[in-house]
Amino acid sequence: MSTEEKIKDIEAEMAKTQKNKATAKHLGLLKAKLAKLKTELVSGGKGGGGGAGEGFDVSKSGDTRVGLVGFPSVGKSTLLSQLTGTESLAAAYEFTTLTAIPGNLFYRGAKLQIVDLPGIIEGAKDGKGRGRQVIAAARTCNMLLIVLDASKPITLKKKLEYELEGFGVRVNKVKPEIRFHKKDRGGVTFRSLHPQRYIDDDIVRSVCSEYKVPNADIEVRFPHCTVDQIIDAISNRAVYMPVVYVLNKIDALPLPEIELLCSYRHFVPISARTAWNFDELKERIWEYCKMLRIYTKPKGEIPDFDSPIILHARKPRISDLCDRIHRTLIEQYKFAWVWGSSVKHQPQKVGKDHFLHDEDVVQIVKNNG
Ligand SMILES: Nc1nc2c(ncn2[C@@H]2O[C@H](COP(=O)(O)OP(=O)(O)OP(=O)(O)O)[C@@H](O)[C@H]2O)c(=O)[nH]1
Ligand SMILES: [Mg+2]
Repeated sequence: MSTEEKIKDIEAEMAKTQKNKATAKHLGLLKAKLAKLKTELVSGGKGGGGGAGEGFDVSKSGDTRVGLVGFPSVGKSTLLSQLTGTESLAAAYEFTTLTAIPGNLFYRGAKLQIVDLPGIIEGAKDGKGRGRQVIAAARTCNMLLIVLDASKPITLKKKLEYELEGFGVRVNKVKPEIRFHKKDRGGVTFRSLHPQRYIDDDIVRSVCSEYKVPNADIEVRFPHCTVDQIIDAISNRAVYMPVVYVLNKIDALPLPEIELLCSYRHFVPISARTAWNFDELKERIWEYCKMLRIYTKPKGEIPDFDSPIILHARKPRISDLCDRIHRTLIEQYKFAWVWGSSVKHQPQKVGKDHFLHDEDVVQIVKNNG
């Protein structure tokens, strides 16, 4: 039986199983099996057929990677061409783009790789419209632009999210506070700091056994934890993805409708064809990529404000900066002078664990210098 067929079987069984206390454990186990099979599909594991990365060998370049995802003909290729100057064929028929096409957008001293992807359709899990490959590629991005056609129902966004979520892409969510620690012995211990409604000891154990984890400590630190969140923690398959919804073809809509659409959270209305509202789009991309610009300053010189070092971690420390500059720099690190909003005094002497802010200036002092 192929992976796709196994997925279908499990989904059919889940659909016919009533949701109640007595079936919770069984459903939890089915969810864990489903998550495992779907991960196999997008990671090119056994039984996937065709190889998940097929045709999408785009090497990473630049400081961050932004993927364009959406149904066919919503204007993804038009957007790539207009944003980056890279030609990606755009046409009025569906599935014009059949592979991943990268372009570069230079913004605020950073180089952003924008990747145009083929359109996905409902049921991407069945391999329709190269959906699997698109999702596998989407998982490698630092953020996604989900492109929607403003003249079509916004409810289509739910269908796209469903596809992405099924393959472990967590849309605009933060990683839940679950401590998962594998051990050598002692079996599975589950602890929760809050009463739980959807999970219990039994369910957590069955997920562990599905993932062949015989010994582990699992601690949940928030209420209403779901089975899916437990599966994510144990399988380590989830990617927490910042997503901006790009509402395209706004040029074809009357003004009052545009105003309404502008008010939704995470939404940016644009017209890819006329490049309308690109300033806001770029600003949002910047915000959601969570990148910081750090200017380095050699001793006695002025900092080079034209070529910042771009850091990606959410709360990067000086040690992350050192790693970016040179692999062995941290070994010679003595302290650093920092100017900017992360310090009280200008400059201030800091250790390697100091958290940096956007546009800080850093002068690293080495042991021998
Ligand atoms: N009115 C209007 N039409 C647009 C806009 N952007 C794209 N289009 C048109 O929409 C059609 C599809 O555009 P593409 O850029 O090929 O769409 P796509 O999402 O890349 O499509 P696939 O590659 O097939 O998934 C083309 O006819 C474009 O000219 C826009 O901002 N306004
Ligand atoms: Mg296209």
